Amino acid sequence: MSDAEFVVVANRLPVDRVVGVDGVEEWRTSPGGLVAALEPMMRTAHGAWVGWPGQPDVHLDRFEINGIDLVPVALSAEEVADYYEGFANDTIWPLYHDVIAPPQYHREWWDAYVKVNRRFAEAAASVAAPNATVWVHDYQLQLVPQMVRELRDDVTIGYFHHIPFPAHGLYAQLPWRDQVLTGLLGADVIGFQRAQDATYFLTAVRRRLRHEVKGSAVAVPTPDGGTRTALAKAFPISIDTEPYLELAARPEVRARAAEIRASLGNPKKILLGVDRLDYTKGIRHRIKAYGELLEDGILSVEDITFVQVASPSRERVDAYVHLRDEIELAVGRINGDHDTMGHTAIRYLHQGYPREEMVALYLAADVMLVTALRDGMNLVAKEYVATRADNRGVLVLSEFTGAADELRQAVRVNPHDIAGLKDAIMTAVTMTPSEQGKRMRSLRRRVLENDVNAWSSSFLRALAEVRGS
Ligand code: GDG
Repeated sequence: MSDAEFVVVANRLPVDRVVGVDGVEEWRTSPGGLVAALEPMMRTAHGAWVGWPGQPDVHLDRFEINGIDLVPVALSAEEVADYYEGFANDTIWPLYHDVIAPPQYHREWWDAYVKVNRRFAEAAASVAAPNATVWVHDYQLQLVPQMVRELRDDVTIGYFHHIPFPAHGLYAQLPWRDQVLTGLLGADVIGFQRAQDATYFLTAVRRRLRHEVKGSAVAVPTPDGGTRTALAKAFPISIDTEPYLELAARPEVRARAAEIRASLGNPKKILLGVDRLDYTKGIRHRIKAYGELLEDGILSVEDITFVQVASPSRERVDAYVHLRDEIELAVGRINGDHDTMGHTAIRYLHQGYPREEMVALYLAADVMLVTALRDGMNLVAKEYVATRADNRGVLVLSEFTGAADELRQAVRVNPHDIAGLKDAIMTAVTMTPSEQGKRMRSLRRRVLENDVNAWSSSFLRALAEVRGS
């Protein structure tokens, strides 16, 4: 059935398998900004979503859930290890995040990446209606745009890159650097989080492939000897603000925030970090700066508590196993040195929580610490801001996040500079309510205006313009 006017291609389907108490399995949509932004378009334009169900060796037919047409792509256990945990998460992820961890280059991982990308491209090509729009997402699928184009030259192809694109000096390490650029250039519009990412990509295209680049337009050679235009531009992603505003206003969520504060001993200030446990997020740097402030006697556990939610992530990749050990050692040391019977320095939670609980935590926190060493955007920063309807609270934000381009009224920080990070924490902890209000109002204006719907509309508008021309 090739009938979908709008096809989304992403590594994961927007559903999770849940097994009920009776042992019966069912699929439930996983809440997320991307799904929320694309759902209206999926319904009106007869959309389909191509992706992996999230478990190895699960072979499913196309099915529908809550009006979303799902096209599952099966992966074997070996493909999950080589394509997903290997090439995507242990080669591309560290390379594109400024080699914070050393990227691993293995030819068999690359072979699996090519093979799996082809499977996604074939699935997309087989469900797309004539002249459909195909929107490919993220670094796991960089070869899919060109592969779809080779199969279906009638469709319009968009690609959005959720993570950073590295400077050429780093990108050039990739043994398959030319193939990846060619893969991405199969798209008509290639979207990045920051203008800087688009610039790095265009530099790589000029230097490696020698294509002509004018502004954001690349002249891509076509098989007939001519050229076509591919556009590479920034489209900063955002959150679906609606559920955050709604949850933050709910009495039971507000009561839960007060309960969290009380259970921590009603400290004067609560600092909060919320991240997937990932080496890009700067969790260690944040903990070190906070530990030194306690050590220096500038902060005391009687007055302050730091809550760090580190949700489990990529637990089969070595770098993540080591990171967890390092963080837990650091947390244990600091708590051992500074805790009292009634107060804890760091409340560390290696757990995932429902969204209601996340919002209660955002409401309970006086200071939100986002200290990523490199981050495509960082949605946590935007979520915190969205929930602060009383215009109180302070966002400490790393300049190495995409969000820093937009959220200019945050307390900006270079997380590599531990002294600077300590100063930023103290600026946040001691900020007057009127200064907090001034900054938070401006931050909220930005997040509420540029939400995920504005993001998807502007990307799809750019795609439609290319198509029109
Ligand atoms: C990639 C890019 C870019 C986290 N723990 C829990 C939980 N979360 C939610 C947060 C937030 C999301 O996960 C994380 O999004 P981020 O943007 O912060 O980071 P990545 O996961 O690395 O995302 C990033 C993003 O793609 C979008 O383009 O911004 O730069 O790296 O929404 O709230 N949610 C719940 N429980 C948890 O324990 N419910």
